Amino acid sequence: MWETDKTIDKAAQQMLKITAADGVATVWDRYEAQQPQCGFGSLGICCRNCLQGPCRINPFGEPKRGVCGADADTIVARNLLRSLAGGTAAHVDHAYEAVEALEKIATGDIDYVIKDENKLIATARQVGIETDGKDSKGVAKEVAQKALETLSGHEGEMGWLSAWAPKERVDVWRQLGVIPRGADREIREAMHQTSMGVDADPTNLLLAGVKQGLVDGYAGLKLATDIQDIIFGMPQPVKSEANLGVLNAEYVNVVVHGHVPLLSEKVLEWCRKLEDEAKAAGARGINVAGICCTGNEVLMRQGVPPATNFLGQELALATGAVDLMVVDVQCILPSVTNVAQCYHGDIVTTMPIAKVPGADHIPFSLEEADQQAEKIVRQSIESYKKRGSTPVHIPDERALIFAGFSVEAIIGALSKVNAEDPLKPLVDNIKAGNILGAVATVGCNNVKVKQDMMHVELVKELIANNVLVIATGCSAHALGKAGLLHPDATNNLAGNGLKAVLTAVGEAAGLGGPLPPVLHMGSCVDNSRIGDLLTALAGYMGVNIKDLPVAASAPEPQHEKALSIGTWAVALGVFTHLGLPPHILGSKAVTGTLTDKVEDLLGGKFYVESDPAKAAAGIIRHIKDKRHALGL
Ligand code: BF8
Ligand code: SF4
Repeated sequence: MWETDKTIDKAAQQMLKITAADGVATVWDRYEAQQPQCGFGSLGICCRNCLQGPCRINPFGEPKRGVCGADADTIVARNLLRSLAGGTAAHVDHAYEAVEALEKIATGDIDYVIKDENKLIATARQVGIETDGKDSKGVAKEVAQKALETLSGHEGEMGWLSAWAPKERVDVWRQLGVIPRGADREIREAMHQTSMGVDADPTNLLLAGVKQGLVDGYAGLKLATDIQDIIFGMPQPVKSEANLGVLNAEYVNVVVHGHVPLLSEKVLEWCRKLEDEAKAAGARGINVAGICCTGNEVLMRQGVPPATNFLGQELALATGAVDLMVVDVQCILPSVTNVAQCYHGDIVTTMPIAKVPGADHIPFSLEEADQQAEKIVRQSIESYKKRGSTPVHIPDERALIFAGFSVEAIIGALSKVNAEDPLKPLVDNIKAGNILGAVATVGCNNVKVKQDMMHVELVKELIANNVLVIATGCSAHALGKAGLLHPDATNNLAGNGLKAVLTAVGEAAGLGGPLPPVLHMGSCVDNSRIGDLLTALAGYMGVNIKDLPVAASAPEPQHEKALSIGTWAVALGVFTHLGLPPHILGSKAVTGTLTDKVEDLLGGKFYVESDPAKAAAGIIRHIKDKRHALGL
């Protein structure tokens, strides 16, 4: 039963037996081969930022300083800031792709359209653009221009942040001197600040880290979500299914993997258009499934079923049923080509910065998106024809899920209970204690944790204690596979107070039963929706975000992006749980600041706990403290 030590996902367990029998290495095997992992790296006390190194600090004795004189505190803080800049750069580059598309839509160069005019107008007004008497392309052009200033402005306060952040927060950040200018300038500055012989002051480096968190939140997450909603439409509740059982041996199976919906939306469109060609090739049609966050994007807006999350990507290929996996950027294991070679299926990379040896590269551009998507889908049909006698093992595991809970969709459901004052039922129930509080579970899988276990165990405990959960990213995948994105979980697992509220809202919204106890809000950039919800809730209750009975949790974080999102959450004033420590434990000063002292400055802090029951207890204790402070 070794496979149950690696994952709680039954489909993944079945597939691991197959890869083991076939002698195909997966992420778990490579993790084992890496043991023991470097202690210096784990503690964050190695530095290779200049050619006099690499240097490492001995946590138990000498040496205490690197060749240049940097000590453990400096090295840990510097490494952390570089990681934060890495995660932030990924989100900001993603946002840029969307902004570039909006700009080109406005000038009429590309085959994308504006699907949500209301969001366009609302966004324009919020960032100070006069919309009266202008057509939507004119407004889109100005919105793109403002967005570009947020990305590349060299002075002043970042526009997207000023437009959306609560005033109280802006004042706090301004006092600390952490309000960013344009995103590119700040990311560049972090790289400069951490280079040899520049900043040695851990506090100054950590404040620069907070600034990266704000760049991530506003120029990455928020900007990407706003523009993607404008182009692809606002998510509304959808039903779908999750897990590898969504693959179907009788269909051409196309998997979209990565993050930016500009590619996956087009691929989906062409899968629908070329259905007849797939039938002519002997398939029953084309089946599209998603992995990671682009999977979340097309689930939220199109109901495309998610096949698996980060740790399951190789296992999807091991089914032998994936005819083509098309990827863009982020969280793509370089091993996917090896696994596909051992089983079946083409791996297609599409972005100039994300190529994988052994994959086919079909460069994706906004101008030729249709031709390229058509080519990719045609290749998947050809690949299907070559499937031949490849054994196909699709685990019969799939869970019904509901997704698509944008803030607008949640307010829509609540307005069925109180059309005049939609937030009132939610806030009244929080005040009355039927809902104890709310927790956002976000982020990744990490091979160091049994896949999905932390997400699922933590959330079960929270909902049993009447905590409403909202989820994004690979956390939402994990919870979906475990049945927690379905109303049955409300009936079977939620505490009585939470169950009563979700049932009342679900019935008023015409679902004929409760809402799920976990509301799927989308991809990792959609964490901005959580920020919007917190801002709205705090505004409605007349308190600050840091005073709300809420928390965030990344139960199984792996990516630098998870760290930058978490830093943004802490900057907003949110108590943020991590199921694994970042590589900072080599500095007591840095660890102490992030898990304790920072609370006095920002109202939020990090809380690290890897046992799900203890983590739930810690989060609930925090929520109760906040309720108490509010007199609830
Ligand atoms: O942006 S949750 S493993 S897929 S990094 Fe990656 Fe982490 Fe998954 Fe999405 Ni987010
Ligand atoms: Fe060593 Fe300092 Fe160079 Fe880092 S910057 S490698 S600590 S000499």
